[in-house]
Amino acid sequence: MEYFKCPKIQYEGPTSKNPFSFKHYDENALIEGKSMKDHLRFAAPYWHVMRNSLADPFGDGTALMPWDDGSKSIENALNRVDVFFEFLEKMGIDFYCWHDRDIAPELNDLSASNKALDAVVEKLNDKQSETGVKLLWGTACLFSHPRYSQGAATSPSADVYAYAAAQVKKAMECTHALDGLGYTFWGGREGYATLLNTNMKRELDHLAHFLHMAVDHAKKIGFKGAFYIEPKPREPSTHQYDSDSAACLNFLREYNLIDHFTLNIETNHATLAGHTMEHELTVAINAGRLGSIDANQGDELIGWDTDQFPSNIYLTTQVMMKVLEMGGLKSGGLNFDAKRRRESHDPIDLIYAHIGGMDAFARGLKIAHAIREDGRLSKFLKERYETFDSGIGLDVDVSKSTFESLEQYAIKSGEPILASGRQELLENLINEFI
Ligand code: XUL
Ligand code: CO
Repeated sequence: MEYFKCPKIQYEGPTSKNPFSFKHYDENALIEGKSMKDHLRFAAPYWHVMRNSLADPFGDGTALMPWDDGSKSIENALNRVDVFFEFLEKMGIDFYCWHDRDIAPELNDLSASNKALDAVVEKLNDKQSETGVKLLWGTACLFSHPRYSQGAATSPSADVYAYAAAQVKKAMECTHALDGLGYTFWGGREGYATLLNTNMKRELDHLAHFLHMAVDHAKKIGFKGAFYIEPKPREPSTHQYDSDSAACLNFLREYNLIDHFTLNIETNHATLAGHTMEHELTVAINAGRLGSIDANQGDELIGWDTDQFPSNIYLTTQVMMKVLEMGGLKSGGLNFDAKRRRESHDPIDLIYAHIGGMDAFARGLKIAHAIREDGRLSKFLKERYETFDSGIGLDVDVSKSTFESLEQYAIKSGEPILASGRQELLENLINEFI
């Protein structure tokens, strides 16, 4: 059965009017010596593509999924795998991501759920070998089931904590069985609603031990993939512990986990945290800790995690400037953690949505490269700090100065003359390329 009524999407260039074509994403085109495909490493999330019914807090799902019988049967789960791979093949997307409960149903007990997972993983393995598609990362859903309503690795209940550990153990093993390149922790319920009932210190200690157990288990089973933590400030928890890049890095350092984890940064999470994506990426990169990206965007008018497809070229340009600056993503990729609007209910809307996201990023990549090649922006940035390249500034740069030496210098030199920051000039410069 063919469910996506379109040909395989091909690059036709910016003048094409064919909605089933890429205008900018030319997978083999070389930029800075690397193909667009290798720069962008696009991934599709199983949860949005196959499982998101497009329900919202005010209404039921609208998505038409003619392949899905709505049951929790393993057969239904196995059928979805074929549809998902039809989608990946048509899009030319080489990576994907999942939660355990997206790919297989949660059944009456853990052993039954694990058996269902094994059946689907076996099929995913076959499909991967057939197509060359790779698993970018796997994860366990530790936030949907009511047992996790008060947290998973930060639950006040040791029984829930144990259940969560068992679930992560299995999800890691499935990721490993599929040669997954990474494993993600997003702590949807790892936070609190009120401190009246919360021992924050105890919960954080438990979370750290949980992550150490994951690191130990990876060693035990020979899983060499990357571990990612995905920051988000709120929703569903009022206060989430992994609220932004800085909070995650602090937590990882405090609990001696920093060598084992990098961050998976998501645009809509950055903006919910009151930051720009550029800020969050920069904080992670400065610490050498940017691992992967959940590529989406939020709605400026709605204060939720609306998980929209990235269409903003300024945004994709900023992201790709950061990615190029750090020398490219290694094990990570650009995972479209994005869903269609509730009104876009047809299967074919999934195709349009991903074409848009991929083209927006391809354009961002081309523009970022052009800005780098032009060199004026980096020259300005370098020159802005040139007083630190010699003399008293260099002493500061190499931590040689003291308060006394700086005081002497300040008394001798008088009132500093400050150069303009030229924000508007630089904004004009960026717009030359967009
Ligand atoms: C939730 C979110 C998740 C994670 C994986 O906001 O982004 O889908 O990416 O659990
Ligand atoms: Co995400």
